[in-house]
Amino acid sequence: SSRSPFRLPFQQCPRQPDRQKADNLTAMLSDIPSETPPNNLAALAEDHYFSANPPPKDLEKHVALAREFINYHSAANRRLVLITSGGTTVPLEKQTVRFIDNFSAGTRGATSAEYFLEAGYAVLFLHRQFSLLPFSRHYSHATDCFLDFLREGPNGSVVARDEDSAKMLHVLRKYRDARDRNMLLLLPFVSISDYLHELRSVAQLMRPLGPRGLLYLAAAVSDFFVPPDRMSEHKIQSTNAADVFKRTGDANSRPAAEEEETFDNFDSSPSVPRSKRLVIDLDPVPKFLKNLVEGWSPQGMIVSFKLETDPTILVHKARYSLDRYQHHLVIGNLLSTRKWEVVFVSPGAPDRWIRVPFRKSGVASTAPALETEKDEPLDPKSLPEAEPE
Ligand code: PAZ
Repeated sequence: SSRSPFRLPFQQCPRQPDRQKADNLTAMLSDIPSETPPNNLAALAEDHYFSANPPPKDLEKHVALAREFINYHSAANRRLVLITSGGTTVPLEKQTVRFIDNFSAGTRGATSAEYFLEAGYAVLFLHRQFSLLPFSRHYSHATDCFLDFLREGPNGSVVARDEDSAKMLHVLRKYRDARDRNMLLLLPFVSISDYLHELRSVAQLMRPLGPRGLLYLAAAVSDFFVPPDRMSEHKIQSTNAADVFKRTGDANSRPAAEEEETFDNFDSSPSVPRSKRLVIDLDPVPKFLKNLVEGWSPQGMIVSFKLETDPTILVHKARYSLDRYQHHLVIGNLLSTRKWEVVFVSPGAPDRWIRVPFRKSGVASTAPALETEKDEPLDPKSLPEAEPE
């Protein structure tokens, strides 16, 4: 029987130029002497990834904006932070209808941006399109809709409600100040490959800043992706109807019963025929933190975040990342407690837990001041339930 169109993007794609490139790389790698320094391998992996995965269509425009922004602040001898924020997507189709997403609302990144601005940094905010932004985050949340803060004023005007106007004015002034002094540049990304192309370009532009450049990597970055050579061009189909039509040219043809009911040996629970399932085969996204630290921005100060759900591995994973990539700080957080506590893991220093007191819903939504605690982690079970997102 004919195969389901489900499989096409992952198992039946004709050999494409990208695939050829991958094969060439495999052949090249097998010729590489085993004593090849790890740096050269990292450079090869980088070349391969960035040539096989096309850049976002706005990359050139974004690079021009970033260059101008960085040069402007460099000339003023100002410190500059690149904040990455929000989750990256993994498209399943080139003309993307379906994608896998990564958890992150952008709260950490958008809130941190306000604090960095307050501390005098210029902020380049590389964020997932439509995730939370500095300042507007106070009024774009589902529970903080900006319309709820407004009322009708005299002569058909719209004004802030009296009880909200002091806080709104405060946020508005900070926002205007950042905008008028050209202190904040917003650059959006969507997919994992958009993100990596943008990150690499901006990090390289930041090189002349030396240690005045800080990279604060709070985005939630996909670990697995569909390489372009295995990606379907069109929307993945959920029936064989399009296949049958293409084969017969007859819009009224129906798939034969056996085409719809294909069970095979791969099925561990054959209650649903394999032809009706979507089997997704993902490759690991190469780890580019080493390339970032050693090549893209070798003098920059680099802070990465580590998100886990299992409290028993968080510090271990954060320490592992720090040792492996030799950067300045890993901030670890757990999904369930990320709004109250984080752990700072840095070279040659004990782990340092930082926590904030719990705030009830409805209390001012500006970020609370941090309270530093001694080196003892909170027991997540002792924490109150997370507030709704
Ligand atoms: O954006 P948000 O406030 O909802 O979540 C922030 C976070 C948990 C994504 C961030 O703190 C983080 O840990 N980023 C790194 C995620 C990762 O390990 O890839």
